[in-house]
Amino acid sequence: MKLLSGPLSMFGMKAEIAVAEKGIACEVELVPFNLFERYKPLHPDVERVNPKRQVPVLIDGDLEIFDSTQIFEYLEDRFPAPALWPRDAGARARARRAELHADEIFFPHFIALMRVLGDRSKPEAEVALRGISAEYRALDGILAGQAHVAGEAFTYADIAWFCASFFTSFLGDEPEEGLVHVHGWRKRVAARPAVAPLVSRFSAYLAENRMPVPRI
Ligand SMILES: N[C@@H](CCC(=O)N[C@@H](CS)C(=O)NCC(=O)O)C(=O)O
Repeated sequence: MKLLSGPLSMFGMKAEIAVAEKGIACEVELVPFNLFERYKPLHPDVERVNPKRQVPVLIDGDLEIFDSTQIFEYLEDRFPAPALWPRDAGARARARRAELHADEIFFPHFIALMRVLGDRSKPEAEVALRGISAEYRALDGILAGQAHVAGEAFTYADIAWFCASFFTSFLGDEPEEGLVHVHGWRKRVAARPAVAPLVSRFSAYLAENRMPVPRI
C-alpha cells in the first residue's frame, strides 16, 4: 500500500495518522511541495488518481482513491481492528458528523486566515478568529463530559479535529488557556504512539521554514 501525502498537508496528516493507528504496512511518500510553488510539479500519481489534483492519495494494488475521509472509510473496511469508528450506528453517524465538522466547518476558518496571510488587520481575519474561538469553546464543552470528540473512545473524529487544530495553531492561534479540556485532549492525542512522530515531523518542517510551531 502506498500513501501520497505532503510535508505540510493537513489532510495528508489525517491519512498518515489513520494508517499508523491501524498499524498498516504502508509506504508513505511525501510529494514535492514548497511554500512558493506549492504542489508544482504535481506528482504523477496524484495527477492520475485525483481529478482535484490534491493529496492525500492512497494506492492499494489496483485500487486508487483520494480524499482523507474516503481513505478513512476504506481503511476501516479493510482493517477493522483496531476500530476507529464506533460500532453503534447512531454513535457512528455522530462521529462522522464530528469528523466532517472539523474539515468543513472549523478548518475553513484557518483557510480564510491563510488567504490574508494571517494579517489581523483584515476584516476576514477577525471573522475567522472569532469563528475559531467559538469552535474551540464548543469543543471544550464537549470534552468536559467525555474523553474524546465523539465519546469515550478515540476515533477518526479525533484525528480530524487534532490535525485541523494543529494546523490552525501554526498561524499562532492556540486555543485560549482557560479551555483546559481542549488542551488536555490535544496533549493526550499528541502523545499517542501513532501521532507523536508525525507531530515531530510536521513541527520540524515548520521550524525549518521559520513558521510558528504549535505549542501542544
Ligand atoms: N477534501 C480533501 C482535501 C484535500 C486537500 O485540500 N489537499 C491539499 C493539501 S492539504 C492539496 O493537495 N492542495 C493542493 C491544491 O488544492 O492545489 C481531503 O480530505 O483529502
